[in-house]
Amino acid sequence: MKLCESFEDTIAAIATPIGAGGIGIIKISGPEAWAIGRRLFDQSGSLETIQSHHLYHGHIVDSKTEKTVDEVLVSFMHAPSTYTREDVVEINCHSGFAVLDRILDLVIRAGARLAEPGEFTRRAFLNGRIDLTQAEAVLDLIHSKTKRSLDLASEHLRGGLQTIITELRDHLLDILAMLEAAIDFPDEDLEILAGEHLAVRFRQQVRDPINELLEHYEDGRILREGLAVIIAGKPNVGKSSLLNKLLRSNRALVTPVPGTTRDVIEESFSLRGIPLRLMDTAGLRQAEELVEKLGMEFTRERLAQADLVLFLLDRSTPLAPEDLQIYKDIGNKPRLLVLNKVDLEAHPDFAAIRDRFPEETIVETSALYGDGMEELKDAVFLSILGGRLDTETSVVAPNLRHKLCLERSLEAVNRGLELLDDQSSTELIAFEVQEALAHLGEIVGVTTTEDLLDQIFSRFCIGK
Ligand SMILES: Nc1nc2c(ncn2[C@@H]2O[C@H](COP(=O)(O)OP(=O)(O)OP(=O)(O)O)[C@@H](O)[C@H]2O)c(=O)[nH]1
Ligand SMILES: [Mg+2]
Repeated sequence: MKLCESFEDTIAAIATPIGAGGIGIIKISGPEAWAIGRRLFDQSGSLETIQSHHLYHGHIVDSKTEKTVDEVLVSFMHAPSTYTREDVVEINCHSGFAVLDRILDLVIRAGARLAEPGEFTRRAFLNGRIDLTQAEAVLDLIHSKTKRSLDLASEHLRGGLQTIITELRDHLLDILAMLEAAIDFPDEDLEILAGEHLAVRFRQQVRDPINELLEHYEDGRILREGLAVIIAGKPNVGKSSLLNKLLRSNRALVTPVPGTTRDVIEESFSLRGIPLRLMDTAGLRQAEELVEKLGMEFTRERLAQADLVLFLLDRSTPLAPEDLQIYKDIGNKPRLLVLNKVDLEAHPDFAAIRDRFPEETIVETSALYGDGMEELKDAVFLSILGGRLDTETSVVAPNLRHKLCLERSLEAVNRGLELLDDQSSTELIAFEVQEALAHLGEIVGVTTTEDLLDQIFSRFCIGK
């Protein structure tokens, strides 16, 4: 798709999830949107002239058969106060696959074409209503599973990151203007360039804020993707029971038979608004049977990727060689030692457990009765997040794409600073400033490529 093509054709898509439901919405955007809407819409009381941003009651009628397809509410919205900044029509009909499909078909036959994934949001970007960070935030918002993830997405959608990047760019543009003045008027006494002043601005207004943003990358990763927390331990220690207790649902099979869980069971879980991907795994032991062996391979793969391991031990049975082997496998991954089945009498092996593992945080639970769950959640929260993310203040945190751009920008800034230190030529310094500017520009979409836009918007669903 070319950048300017979007202004000529009218696009349409079903904007709500397909399925039986109260309301389904078909969205039309582009120069023909109103004409198409009017052609299909038989307005009740039809004497009213249609005004922008008003909702009208009526029916969608198939002009060929003159049959009514559905009773609807339609909003007609004139550019530029719309999602795409184009003329937009939204048909609110009943939500059912056949109804939505039929109306969409009529819309297409009336002159629209089917929208590509993310094309409405892409138009909002191309028409200058939002920048790229806001477009990405739309996607984050839709996928937010917890309150804190939602806070992050909303902050970015409000333009939180955009504002910071724009400020950084403004500072760089000022610096560039000074450098260019020095290039154009080499004889003038531009003492500003004498070094110190410029270097201080470079550091305080550009380098330090970029570093600060980069420090929040990990927070963003956690809030967007969720932390991988894996429950590991030998068979029968109560891993599946613990998963069920934390989720408050019987998600995983629990039986007294060791080796019950064969696959990795993954569920989303909100820990005080922080998204976790909680995983129950096959118990690890020497096994001969093929299915169990495969299950254990999965467990080991996931262990390697985990952000935190809940290493479960059954406190009512002797500490076994398998337990110690698993402890070794966990290596130096962040972990918590969870002593389960504390409702049963403790085995003597556990009398001096804290002396045996003096470095570990130990939590005692009964996954059967639910004891220790709050303590466990506290410990998880503390161990993975420490002091971070524990305030309610909203955050601005770069995603991976932003991070890479920030890093490249920072490299250019640092090279600029070195050149300044070495009293190198002003042209060379100006070149690095331009580099830094270009990479920051990529974040918000000032400088962008078709490939980048395709990459970002292809992750959207059709209709967004
Ligand atoms: N008394 C007591 N029994 C428990 C507790 N947690 C789990 N159990 C029991 O221990 C048995 C095994 O529990 P599971 O949750 O299936 O254990 P698992 O670690 O998932 O086992 P595998 O999937 O075979 O690796 C079941 O009979 C549970 O009811 C607990 O805290 N106290
Ligand atoms: Mg299990």
